[in-house]
Amino acid sequence: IHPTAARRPNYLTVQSENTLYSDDHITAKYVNRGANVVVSNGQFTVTPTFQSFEFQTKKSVSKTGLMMIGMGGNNGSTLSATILANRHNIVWHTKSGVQQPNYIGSVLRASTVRIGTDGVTGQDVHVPVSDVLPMVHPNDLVLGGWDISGFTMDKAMERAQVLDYDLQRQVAPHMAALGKPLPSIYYPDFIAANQEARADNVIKGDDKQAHLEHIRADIRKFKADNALDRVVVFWTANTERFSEIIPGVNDTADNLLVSIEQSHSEVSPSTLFAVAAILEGEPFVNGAPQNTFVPGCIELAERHQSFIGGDDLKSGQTKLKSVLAEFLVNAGIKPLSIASYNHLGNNDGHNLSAEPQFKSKEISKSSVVDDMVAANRLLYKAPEAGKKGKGEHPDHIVVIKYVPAVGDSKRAIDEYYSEILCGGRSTINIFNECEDSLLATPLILDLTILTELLTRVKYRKASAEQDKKEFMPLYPVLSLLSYMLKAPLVKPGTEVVNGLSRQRNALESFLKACIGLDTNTDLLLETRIW
Ligand code: NAI
Ligand code: DG6
Repeated sequence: IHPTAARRPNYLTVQSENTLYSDDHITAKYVNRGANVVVSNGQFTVTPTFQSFEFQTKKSVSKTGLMMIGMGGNNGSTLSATILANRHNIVWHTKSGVQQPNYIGSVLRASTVRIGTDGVTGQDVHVPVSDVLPMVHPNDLVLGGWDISGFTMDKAMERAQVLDYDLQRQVAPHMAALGKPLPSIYYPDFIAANQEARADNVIKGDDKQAHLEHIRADIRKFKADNALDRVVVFWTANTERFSEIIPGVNDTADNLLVSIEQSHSEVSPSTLFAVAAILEGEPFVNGAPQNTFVPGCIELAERHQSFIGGDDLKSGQTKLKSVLAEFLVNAGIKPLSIASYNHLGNNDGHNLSAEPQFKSKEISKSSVVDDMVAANRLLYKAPEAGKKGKGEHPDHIVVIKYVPAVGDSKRAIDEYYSEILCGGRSTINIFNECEDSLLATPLILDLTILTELLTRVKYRKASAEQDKKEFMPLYPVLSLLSYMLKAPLVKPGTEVVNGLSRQRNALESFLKACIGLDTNTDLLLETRIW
């Protein structure tokens, strides 16, 4: 199945008494199996647990708009041009020949899920992930957004220097038709000083409450003008510095709202955008590393039952790390140090050359091995009893340098230095050329489309027929988006999963649960017995 493939309006159907297709919904029964563990004197006692659920998915996909903050940047312009090239079926010439537009790199559009075995041949059957449930097609996303830079979108694409010239040439009129991004909120303190020259398209004044109202009105207008059912608001603007978490300022929803009224200096532009989306009841996804979701913002999302997801797109170096670290630790090999360097020459790299913005990125890039290490106490000592902290941990450093010449083609160099049998050492060196915006664009699409889907899924715990409870929306923090994110935001108090295969498994299993199919299994029992 080629990812460019023509429209495939159909999704698969499951024939089972557990799965019901009505005109409006797909309703599926699902048993969530787990295990309860009691540890006593080093002895584990495990009791299997079962909880029955029903999932209800609205069949009709929303007419969806994607409003990007940072629309005129490398990601925003590459994503817009890619969608337009696909929508208008623009083919272009490269030095290797004719190139078709596609969505390679998108889990939803370019990867498949094993759905079962062919009843006749016994062979595995794989379907595109996008065929499991009704999902928005990326070509149908209505594009809009904001940027502090007033370049029109065709000029923004040219400035980004990401796409082949012949594609740029042909898609330029369509990009020009998108016009100029909406003026945005600019608080110079939050992004690098070297971005100031770009900021010629900003909302006037310094009244944060007025800024919030302005953004809310922009979202409402975009939705009404385009007759949309849903708008996903997506931060793909410059990385900001972390906001300080200050009791009384941003620690609760009420305090955050008062701080906005009072134009408190620690309320960042990204938090204002998130609050605007939450109050409008539209989902907000943070594709950058800063702590947009201060505790007050998460509480506000809970209060309004508005969906949020983040943080920071996991596109190249970190994605590979979330595979390699998992592989090493699961193989019983003990990474002693992971040293990660990268250099890049795009505007993101320029912004990250300032210390506070680098710090935000360093934090999101560093957390990615924590859960894998903590899961293997045979290799890594736990923190001492009564002491907080991670316990034993590999040395892990992250270095980012700005090298303008390489542009958007980030180069990442990683050394994994590990302990192997009887004091031996193993070193793996990786040189990874990460075409930054070409890897990031499909992630933004996947995040947007999954987010829209998750707004249509409701659940209830199974109960007796006579006292069936109402279906409820999912919890507002969409941790199912973790696969695409470096530092996944999860429900407070629950564990973060960073390993890529676990993240993928969770996503696939959830999609399957929504159609009443069992969780992924590679048990393949039929192949192991007579
Ligand atoms: P970019 O620098 O090319 O684009 C960012 C855009 O945001 C610029 O056009 C800038 O004018 C605009 N901007 C800055 N502050 C703004 C504000 N307050 N409101 C509206 N617009 C604002 O960066 P790029 O490469 O597009 O990356 C975007 C973000 O995504 C960065 O934070 C980056 O760290 C993050 N990211 C990028 C990845 C990639 O592979 N390209 C992967 C992971 C994260
Ligand atoms: C420097 O690392 C620039 C960053 O914005 C990255 O390009 C981006 O976060 C993607 O990171 P990674 O580690 O997934 O390649």
